[in-house]
Amino acid sequence: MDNLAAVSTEPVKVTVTGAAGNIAYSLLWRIASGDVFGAERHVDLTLLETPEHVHAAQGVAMELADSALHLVRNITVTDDQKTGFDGVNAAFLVGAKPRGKGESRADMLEANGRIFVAQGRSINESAAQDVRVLVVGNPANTNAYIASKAAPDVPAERFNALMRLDHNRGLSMLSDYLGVPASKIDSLVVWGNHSDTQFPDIEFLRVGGKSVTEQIDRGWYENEFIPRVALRGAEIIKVRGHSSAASAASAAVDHMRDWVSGTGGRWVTVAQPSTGEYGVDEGLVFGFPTTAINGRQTVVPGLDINDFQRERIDANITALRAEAAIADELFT
Ligand code: NAX
Repeated sequence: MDNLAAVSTEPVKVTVTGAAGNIAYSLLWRIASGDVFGAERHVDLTLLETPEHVHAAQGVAMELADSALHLVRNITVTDDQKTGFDGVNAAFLVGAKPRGKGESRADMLEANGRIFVAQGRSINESAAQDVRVLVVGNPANTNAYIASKAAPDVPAERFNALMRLDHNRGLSMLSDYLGVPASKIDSLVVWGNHSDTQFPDIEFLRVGGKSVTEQIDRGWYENEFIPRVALRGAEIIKVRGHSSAASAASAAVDHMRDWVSGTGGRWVTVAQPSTGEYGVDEGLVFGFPTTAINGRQTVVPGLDINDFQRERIDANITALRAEAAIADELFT
């Protein structure tokens, strides 16, 4: 089964970790309604949680059952990783350990590292041959790097991290600025890490096939757009009182749907293991401009990168290199 979008009587097996959490509470319903794998495709859902929260995940499964969604064949709730990833075709790794009070990003990375080593190993042992893994839990890029490293038998390109939310945030702001629907805007990319070093780049931006970069005020771009996209998560927390949940789920749906069904030539941002593109160290999970066709993703090749872009891409390489160095210690 190479293309998950194909009409099939065989259900697609989907695992969502962090199933009792905020993002999953939106994501599960979108998957179960056919928004990822299509309105013709049945799904077997596995809700994976920690032993402390598996009971709450049972409650989520009860609500899913109460929704009587016709595409859902089976729902499994478990705190056992091996069961959780058994035969899985698509895994959304949402569950992660949040940063505690006084903890640095490095502390958070180490705590999460253990989770993602264990999950990578279980995926390596138990997943279906065509498994696709989307890491949402933060620090998402390096968690994906760790999970991939712990799963040597799964091709590295099957591990992605979510930067589509950053991409969608950028599209929405540009849509307001340019006065055109977001769906008409193409060739935005958010390079790098899902953190405040990320680089939302408008250098290649097009509307209706024509470059619109010249129409965008440079001051607005550098001083408002870039920092506002990068810090949008904090802005949401300040206003809503909770971190992004439905928009994160929506971005995860967009990401996996496009991975499976293709982007129709449009660019999306995918954080994926580098094979050396644009000077990014091989293996780092980096946000790149990406197209997808027939279930395969390709980094947009051959773009000219100017000094402004280079400096910001390099800052992300440096940050992710430092995270990878901490992560690598988990394997020694
Ligand atoms: P919640 O705290 O509401 O839920 C997380 C759930 O994960 C909890 O129920 C917890 O028990 C579970 N969990 C923890 N470790 C687990 C493990 N080893 N196996 C299974 N379940 C586990 O967080 P929520 O708001 O749902 O956010 C989840 C993650 O997404 C966080 O790490 C968050 O930082 C990250 N985000 C990533 C985004 C992105 O664009 N990549 C944006 C949104 C969000 O900030």
